[in-house]
Amino acid sequence: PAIVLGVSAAGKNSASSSDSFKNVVITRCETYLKENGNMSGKNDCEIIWRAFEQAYIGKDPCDVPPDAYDPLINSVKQDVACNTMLFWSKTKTMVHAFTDNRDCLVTLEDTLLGFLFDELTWCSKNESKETFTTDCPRCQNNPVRSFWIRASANFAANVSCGNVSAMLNGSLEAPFSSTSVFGSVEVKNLDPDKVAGLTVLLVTKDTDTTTCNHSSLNMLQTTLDTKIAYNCREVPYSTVEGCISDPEIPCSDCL
Ligand code: CXR
Repeated sequence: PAIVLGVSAAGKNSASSSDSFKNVVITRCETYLKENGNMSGKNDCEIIWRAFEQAYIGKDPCDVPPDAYDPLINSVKQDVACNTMLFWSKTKTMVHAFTDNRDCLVTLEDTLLGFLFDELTWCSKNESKETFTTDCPRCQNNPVRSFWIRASANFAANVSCGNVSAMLNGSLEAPFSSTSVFGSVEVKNLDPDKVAGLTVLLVTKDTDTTTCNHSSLNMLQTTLDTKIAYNCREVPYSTVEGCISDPEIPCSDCL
């Protein structure tokens, strides 16, 4: 039998990038809600999608401020257990290799809001109804950057509670940067009425010279509200590696 490929005269049957981008987000949403059955009743993927797209569709891709995502933030309902929130800076790959197999620590990208848009790029144009996923500009108020700023502020201010952690990179000259999202948004948005302490987990290799005494970490402590207890612990990279390759090792033996 003849297999008919692509009936695409005038592009009629070829999906637009807008359609496939929406498909990715909706599929992620349904997958997440299926795996977290207790959340299904409170969240509607189509409502979340509409709250998301109103933030940037039809707008100049350099003029989407973080608060354009307020309706999106309000459309997602999720409770995260206190004491599990994990922030990161310059350690994303390692952090996710660790949290993907464990429930003891939860990053923004492990929550529904972050999971939906992790590693995606999106923007639109003035008067357009389309979503583009390539060639989006890298200006200040671009839709992707503004999304992570708004979502990170929410994770720090409204989700975080108890003792929270941050995994920082001990192989860098300066493990803390006040201009990173962690330094400029998350540390400043932690709510002292809900967050008792912040522990820096400084992941360090044998050959590294950076320690918890690094001056950039003193800066972090100064930036932090005085009511929030600051702690720092050096964690060997080999320990984290071992825990990534063996999910059976209890979290308490890893960090
Ligand atoms: O310190 P930053 O890390 O700038 O930001 C990391 C923190 C994390 O705790 C996380 O909660 O801010 C949040 N966050 C993301 N979840 C995220 N996902 C992708 C911040 N940025 C995120 N990205 C992209 O990675 C952003 O577009 C940003 C870059 C930040 O990486 P970096 O390691 O400097 O440009």
